[in-house]
Amino acid sequence: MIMLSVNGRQVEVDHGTSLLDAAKAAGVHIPTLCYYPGLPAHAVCRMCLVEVEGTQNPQPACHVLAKDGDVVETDTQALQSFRQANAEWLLARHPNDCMRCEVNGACQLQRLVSENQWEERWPKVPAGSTDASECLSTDHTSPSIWRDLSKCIECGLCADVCGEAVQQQHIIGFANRGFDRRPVTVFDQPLGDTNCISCGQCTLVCPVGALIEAPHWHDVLHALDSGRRVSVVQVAPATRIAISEEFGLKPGTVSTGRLINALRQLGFDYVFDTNFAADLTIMEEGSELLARIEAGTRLPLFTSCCPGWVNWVELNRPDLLPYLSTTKSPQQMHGAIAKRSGFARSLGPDFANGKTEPYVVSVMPCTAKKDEAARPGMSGDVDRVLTTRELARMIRSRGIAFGALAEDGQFDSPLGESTGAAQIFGASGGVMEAMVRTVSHLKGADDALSLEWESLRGVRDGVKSATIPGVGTVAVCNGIAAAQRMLEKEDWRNEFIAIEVMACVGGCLGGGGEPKSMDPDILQKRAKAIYGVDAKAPRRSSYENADVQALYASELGKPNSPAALELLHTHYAA
Ligand code: HC0
Ligand code: SF4
Repeated sequence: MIMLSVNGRQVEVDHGTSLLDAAKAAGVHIPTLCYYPGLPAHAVCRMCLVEVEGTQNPQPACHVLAKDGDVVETDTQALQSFRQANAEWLLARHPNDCMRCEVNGACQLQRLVSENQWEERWPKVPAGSTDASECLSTDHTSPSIWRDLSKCIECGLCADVCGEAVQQQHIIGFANRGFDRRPVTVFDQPLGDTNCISCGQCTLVCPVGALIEAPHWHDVLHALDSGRRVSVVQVAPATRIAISEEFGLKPGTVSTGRLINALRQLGFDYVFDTNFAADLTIMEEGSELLARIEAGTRLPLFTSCCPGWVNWVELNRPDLLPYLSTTKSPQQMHGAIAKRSGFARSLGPDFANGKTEPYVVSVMPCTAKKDEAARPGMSGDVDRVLTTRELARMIRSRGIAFGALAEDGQFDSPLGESTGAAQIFGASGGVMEAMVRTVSHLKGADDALSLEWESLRGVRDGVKSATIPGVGTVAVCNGIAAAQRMLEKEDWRNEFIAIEVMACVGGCLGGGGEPKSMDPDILQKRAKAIYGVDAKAPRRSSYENADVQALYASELGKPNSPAALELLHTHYAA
């Protein structure tokens, strides 16, 4: 351990701790813009400069390691002026539209300026000048991600997260030097023309509004206000936990009831649970796996409920398409059932008269779900997809005090019934664990012994695996980079019978549409909450979902029947 002083406070930290983390341990906040926990520190924004006794120039606290005996000052007059000058430089090139910006209230530059009451001293570059920013346009070509380079502060976090540090997609990098330095896509193409998989991790780390999810929430508010169509909303497993953070509740707080009440206050006619369809997905995908095992073909089966992963296969490894499960994701299954099943028509006159098609909205922790909903072959079953962050904006915009809402909200039935297996879909390994529970049951294993699969859990490991007696070994790739590494070797073809891939580390609870968080343990906190909900659930395996059973009895017959294949399965394109 080493001892140092920060603003006169003594603190003891481990060797290898940055000055930024040492200050945090001492209870001192140092402003940052280009820093993000877990990503490389480039020290380009210079906001975290501190004075260290004995060194001539200010040091970037994110980058410099604490040493025994350091005496650090973080808030001298000289440092304040330095930060102010840096902020002014950024503001001089930044558009003046904060009030209408999609990240208004969640922008780190805005927060810094407002906390410090810095003013713009330098005039803005006039429109029409030959300045480099003139050619920085907005890019709305991707169905999931919008770019606005005029807002970029060149922190480099998008390039880091998309590149070597996390996703290893390398869609965004930096071009030029000095004043002209800017993030560009491969060959400077519009994002929609690149191999971007829409994972949205770049939107999660962007400290400003340069990279955001393609917003759907304005459309949804208009549709709700017009009241022309019966409105249906479904909520993903990860959203009900992470949305708590948007409203200042402790990370890991389960807000299912509050969220349902907020959605009703927003005006949705029916509030359903994506988890119902997750149980249905397991029935279809588990049966598909058993059929492939019996036939000895197209093994291992790859899960296909993560659209970032499906995009990656289509764009990079079309040879793997036959291995993807044809089962639709829960989001798309839910939309198909709500819009096109006789089961939904039994919900009431709004559905039965068939005059107006229901308006189906999903709330997802994911940006790629937006382009999944728009895929050919999905029949427009989901009209709009909101990220967790967008829903929070909607709730705020309608003056709903989320934290004060009652926790007693209940999903509408029957498309709201679910088991613990569906809830764990939100965590890396959860889809596979859910499938193992049902497949083991179908193979006659003792249910009590095959409920919890610890070796498939965990939000930081790369590839996880478990062997199911009488069935085979299954694997989980936690993040697209882990999948790429696994695919580089050929062992996966013989080693596993089924492989779950989630493009985001941590699974959906680390999705690109989740609340932005600087808490390095945030994934663990969200995962703990997810597994807690499962542990307390009265039914924990998908085959026990009574409403799913009723759907098969009344309409679909059995899993993978012709009716089920028509409504609940899809195909992929190379
Ligand atoms: Fe997920 Fe899903 S678990 S992808 O991460 O399969 O987005 O939360 O809603 O569709 O259920 C996301 C989360 C879902 C779907 C489910 C799956
Ligand atoms: Fe890269 Fe994902 Fe962002 Fe696309 S959405 S640019 S793949 S981080």
